[in-house]
Amino acid sequence: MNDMTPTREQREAALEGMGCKRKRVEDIRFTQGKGKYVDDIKLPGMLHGDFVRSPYAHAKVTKIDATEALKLPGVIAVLTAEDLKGVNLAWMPTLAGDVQMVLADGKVLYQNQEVAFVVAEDRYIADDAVQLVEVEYEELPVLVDPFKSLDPDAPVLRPDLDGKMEGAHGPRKHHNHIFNWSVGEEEATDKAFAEADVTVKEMISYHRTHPSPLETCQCLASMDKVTGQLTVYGTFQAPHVVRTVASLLSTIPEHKIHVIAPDVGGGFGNKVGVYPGYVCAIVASIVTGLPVKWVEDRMENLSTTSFARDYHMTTEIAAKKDGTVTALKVHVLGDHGGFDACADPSKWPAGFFNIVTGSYDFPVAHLSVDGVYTNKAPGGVAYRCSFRVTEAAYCIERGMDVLAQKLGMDPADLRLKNFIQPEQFPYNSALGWEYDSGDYPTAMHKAMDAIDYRGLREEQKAKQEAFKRGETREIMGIGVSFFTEIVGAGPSKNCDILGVAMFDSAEIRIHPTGSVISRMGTKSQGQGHETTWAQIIATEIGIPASDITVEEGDTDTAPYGLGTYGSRSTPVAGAAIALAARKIRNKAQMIAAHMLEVSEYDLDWDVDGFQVKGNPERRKSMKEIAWAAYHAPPAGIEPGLEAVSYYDPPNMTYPFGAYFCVMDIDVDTGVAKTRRFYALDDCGTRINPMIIEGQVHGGLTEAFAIAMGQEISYDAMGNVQGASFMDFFLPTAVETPHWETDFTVTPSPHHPIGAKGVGESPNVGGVPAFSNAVNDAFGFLGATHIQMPHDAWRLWKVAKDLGAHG
Ligand code: MCN
Ligand code: CUM
Repeated sequence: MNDMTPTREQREAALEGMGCKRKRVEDIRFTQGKGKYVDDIKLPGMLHGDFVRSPYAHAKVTKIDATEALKLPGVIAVLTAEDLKGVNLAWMPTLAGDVQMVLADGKVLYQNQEVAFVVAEDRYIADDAVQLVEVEYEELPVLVDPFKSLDPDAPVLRPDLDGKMEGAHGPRKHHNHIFNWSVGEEEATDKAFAEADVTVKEMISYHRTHPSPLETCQCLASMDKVTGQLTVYGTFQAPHVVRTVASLLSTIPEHKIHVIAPDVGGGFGNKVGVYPGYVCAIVASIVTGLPVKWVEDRMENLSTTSFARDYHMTTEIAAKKDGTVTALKVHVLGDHGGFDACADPSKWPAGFFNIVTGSYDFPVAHLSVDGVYTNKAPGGVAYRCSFRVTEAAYCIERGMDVLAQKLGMDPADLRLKNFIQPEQFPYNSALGWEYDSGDYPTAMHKAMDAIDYRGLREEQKAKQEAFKRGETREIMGIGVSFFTEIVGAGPSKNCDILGVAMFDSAEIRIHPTGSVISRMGTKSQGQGHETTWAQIIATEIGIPASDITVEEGDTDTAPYGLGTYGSRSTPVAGAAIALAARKIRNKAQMIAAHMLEVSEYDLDWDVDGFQVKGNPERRKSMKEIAWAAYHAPPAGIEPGLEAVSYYDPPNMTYPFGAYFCVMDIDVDTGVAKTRRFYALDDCGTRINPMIIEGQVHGGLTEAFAIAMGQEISYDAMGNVQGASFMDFFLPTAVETPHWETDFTVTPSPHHPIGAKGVGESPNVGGVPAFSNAVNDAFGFLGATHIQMPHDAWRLWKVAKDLGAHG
């Protein structure tokens, strides 16, 4: 070896493979304003659509008159439900098995619901014309409170379901009832409660909020009447699913539909569903023969497309005197708004909420969920939620604190006592999941040591005494949260969308000179797939990540995949990528064997090529093999070097984490200051530690927002409050606390590279940490459970109600 030959370490470093803090390649264009989003795309003759929306939350629509609007120069068309009926699209199916109006058909069910679609030559004319469409409404009684939705005299929201007592998920027991879903052993659970030393019961609400990505929902539809080809550019998290759904709804053959998701400016689950805007833009393009663009404004985004949460969870835990939990019972009232448009896998009306036993070894449990209609916007599954795992984690993590308080036990000790132990994995939970791997005590102890948990408790005690003596007006809370997630939907045996199994895919093609183009069925919205997917390939086939292009989002080129949400990309597509790469490596091994004139079995893989066993000097790099694959393939071997993999995972992955929040609250102003926030995440094998840290920072910022103030609420008339950033709390760098991150690594045993998802973890674990800190602070003054969001005025009110203002 001469001095110029790179060492093994240098060759490995040059790959920038798995484990490397590789800089995000997409940021080169994003930070220079060179990203290409839907609204950057302008097609010749393009028209613009805008909606006439209902000012009422519940009303009959008795008349729509577009005469004046159509007189405005530049207005091309005004679509109403009547027009859509002609193409059988006045209503559309939802992912949850319900149907949803595309445009108001006789009535409206929530404020800002789409009533008519104006198409004009530019966006401003469209907006002016919207004001000229005359709509007559006849107000109906409004139902806002989900707890009143099943009252016998509650208003009928969905006359279209009149007499239909069988829903998509079994029998409906009332005209506003959508489904009941129950899991677990009710009798055994009741028995455990009857025999328990201690029980607690609390109604824990997770309020309504909204993912509000910076780029709102939007699309550009273009029907070419000559070729019959429909092209749709859109902010889609699942472009292939959009293509299939568009084909099923429109009866345009699927090969004639081309869906392209260009750069997406944040998704957070807001861009999974199919919205009226997409359908109207497509229909308008078919009608006019011209491209039609629809771009939501901020108010439309916050008030109509895919809200999050609105789960009301009556939580009961049974335990022994020593704190050992013996049973869990949860009843959820799920407020779904006017239509059930939850973006869950089809068989899961409440998503994966049945992960609610969390990180604890509950011998028995019972869960029952009732979904109901109210006069609010539809949605429910979005915002780093992992299909309702956010709600489940909040439920159990608040519940454990409530139990700790009743027992007079330290909340961290209560958790340590009840953890599923490392030797219990794979672990079958009482509500039916098989947890793949975990080491909870190690993570918890590492976290407690890192923040000096015992020391903080002593400090807190001293502060409480000082508060009682009147020496300070500040109280201190320590929020503990230990969450287990379930991500990677999913095994086809239990996860599908409208019958399409939730596999994912990768296609990797090596060029003769040894560089690579790869395409996946997922779609990054900011998660950095272009960076990390290349890292997996680099490690697996020994070609530097910088020589690998990653492309997603174009249905004409990418293999069919189910898209990016539920932190499924790494667990599912990540596995497909590794397996496709291994197919290539296997073929490369055959070629290398011929080149080196040895048997395949006499070769070892080493970093970036194959070497002869016991004679590492004799080697062929992947680059040399790629050239040979095209230009000198051995006899009997097809030329070329590429592979496709479709991966149906055997199980979900179960990332977990230990989060601690230390908070000081001024009882006279209600202002809460996060002194420290420590987040330890275990997502198995880590592909890019820097991207993981970025995901955790982003998710924690959202968790902070949700717990400490963000809210979409409604007044008694159904007027939506929080529909602009004036009212909806979007934290800036000023409010956002400093985040400390940490990790342990417990690989997934069934994933080819051992990786679990992480994108949603910080929101799942973060919200309970904040809320538990608030509750922990007020606990010594007598609070048992304080509902979120914990904004300053509400905390001031809590302090006042607890008598802290004297
Ligand atoms: N990663 C890693 N090692 C792991 C796990 C993940 O390096 N063991 C990396 C992945 O390679 C990927 C990123 O972390 O680049 C997130 O991966 P994963 O956890 O698989 O999640 P997804 O890619 O499926 O992203 C979805 C998830 C969801 S559901 C929401 S909601 C959310 C989130 O990602 N929306 C986001 N994070 C977001 N981040 C941004 N910037 N924008 C959004 O809209
Ligand atoms: Cu539930 S929000 Mo993400 O799954 O896109």
